[in-house]
Amino acid sequence: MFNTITYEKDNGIACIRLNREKSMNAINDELMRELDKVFDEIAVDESIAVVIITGTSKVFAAGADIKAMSKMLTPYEAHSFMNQIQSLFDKIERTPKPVIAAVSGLALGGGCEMSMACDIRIAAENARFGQPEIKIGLIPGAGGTQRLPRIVGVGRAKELLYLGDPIDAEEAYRIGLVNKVVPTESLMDEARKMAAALVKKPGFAIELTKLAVNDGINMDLRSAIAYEARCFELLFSTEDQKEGINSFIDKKEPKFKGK
Ligand code: CO8
Repeated sequence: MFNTITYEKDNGIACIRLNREKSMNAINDELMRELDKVFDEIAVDESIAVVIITGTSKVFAAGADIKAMSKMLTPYEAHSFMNQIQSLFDKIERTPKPVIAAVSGLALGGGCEMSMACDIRIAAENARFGQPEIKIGLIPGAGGTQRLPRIVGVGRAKELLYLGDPIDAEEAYRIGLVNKVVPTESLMDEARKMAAALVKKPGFAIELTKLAVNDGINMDLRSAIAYEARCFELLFSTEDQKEGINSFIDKKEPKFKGK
């Protein structure tokens, strides 16, 4: 059982809800440990094809726990917290299954950074995104200076990082930070609809797509294209690839098994 999150799985979809609402889902040590544990389970759980991370209707997460950070008086004391949060977000990013962030309310600082470690962001109309660390004399330390410019481009990212002001869901959509904006009350229905569509896809091909995109973007183009080719070739060892090709030839709907 968990204290800071709820976790359920159903029909191939794992749903994690951040559950420290009194502290605006601020990311503390316990929340990170529980998320870390759940993502370890998800990685090897064959019954799960897709993950949704969400918060409450008012807040996705208001960032790293500033009260916990106030006790860190030296770089050395900040170091282990930094390592913990960065390795958690790396783990989310490298989960071999698609991860959807369903964001309602505030996604600030580490909350925005957590959503950026996910593959897809769906925003409720009431969502607000921001990296306000500059306002407390800091910079984003959980990937924000790196993932944000990779998603929205360097110029837009610098504006958000330098000024620290949040943007609303429509602006986040306009700059490409979120994939879609949906009515607040239908956020989870929309996230589950996308997740259900992903569950039906050939899982290993999805995993290799994720690898090719995530790893390839950090390589030079020639190496990345070669890496893509190896990922592509590997799929010829799967049953799903045979099912896909044969179903096309036979003019029927493929039924993928994730094998
Ligand atoms: N950490 C700890 N507690 C928080 C946080 C937070 N990030 N955000 C809100 N809370 C707490 C408040 O202290 C308050 O608690 P209490 O009732 O005990 O006083 C409770 O949540 C409710 O908050 P408010 O009363 O402030 O509610 P409002 O609706 O007025 O405001 C806001 C909500 C806008 C979210 C406001 O609380 C706020 O600005 N929070 C801080 C947002 C922020 O600056 N986030 C960035 C944090 S830094 C970060 O994420 C860096 C990540 C890298 C990690 C590296 C570590 C070394």
